[in-house]
Amino acid sequence: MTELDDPQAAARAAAEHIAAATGVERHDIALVLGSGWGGAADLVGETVAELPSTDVPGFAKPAVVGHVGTLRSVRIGGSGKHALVLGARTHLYEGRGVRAVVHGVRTAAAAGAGALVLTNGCGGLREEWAAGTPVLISDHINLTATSPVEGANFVDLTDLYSARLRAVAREVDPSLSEGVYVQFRGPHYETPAEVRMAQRIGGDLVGMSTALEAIAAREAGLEVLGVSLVTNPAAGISPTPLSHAEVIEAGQAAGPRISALLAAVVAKL
Ligand code: 8IG
Repeated sequence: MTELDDPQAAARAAAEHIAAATGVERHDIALVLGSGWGGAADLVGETVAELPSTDVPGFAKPAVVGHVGTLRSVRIGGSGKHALVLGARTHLYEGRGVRAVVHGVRTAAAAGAGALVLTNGCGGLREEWAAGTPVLISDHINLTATSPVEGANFVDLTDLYSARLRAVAREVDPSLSEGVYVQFRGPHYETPAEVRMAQRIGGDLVGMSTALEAIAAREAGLEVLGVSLVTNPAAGISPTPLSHAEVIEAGQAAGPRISALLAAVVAKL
């Protein structure tokens, strides 16, 4: 029997561990920080406690440079609510299976969260989106050929990315664009032909996370806000090849804007 053989029990165990270790009984919202978003939670509020994710049942060390491997409990400025900030994300390409990918989301639900903010770094399919542009996710296309939902549970995904929460984000920043996020398995980036395919099927953003987590969030009854940071034009959109250094650089440059955005949105949730 491994930790994730019973995903719901694993999520409850993780939530109990978090409550005991942070002294915060209930977390009202949760945030998952993707590439480029590592510093963005600092303005959300005061950090009450910080745990290495490896201490929490079911969580493993993040595999990606630029991702922060901690879980934080943050008291949200003003409201007195608490946010659970998941700095570590497991990607499907790590090979730990889809249960591991969505364990953080299920843990957030078990910890009491009613809303989940999923952030990521991704490739942009529109030329007008320079590296460093934040984009609200309006919908997704899941090209991973898998699902976090197990059994004959036909979860409805209409309005998966809450129109209400997107409106809240646009109140904060009316200039925000919206787009359809296409999740590929990775870890390689797309070929230019795959990027053209993603465009033709209705995609605006390409990445390696978020869609599976959003599905698990909906199954668990969470309201979802997805925000992508375009850290690079997707392959073939710009004439130069992609580099992970470029991704990290774009994230750092966009830091102040996306930090302020995230903090203001969370304060209104
Ligand atoms: I950061 O161009 C980042 N993540 N699939 N494609 C995919 N994932 C990404 C990309 C990208 N950039």
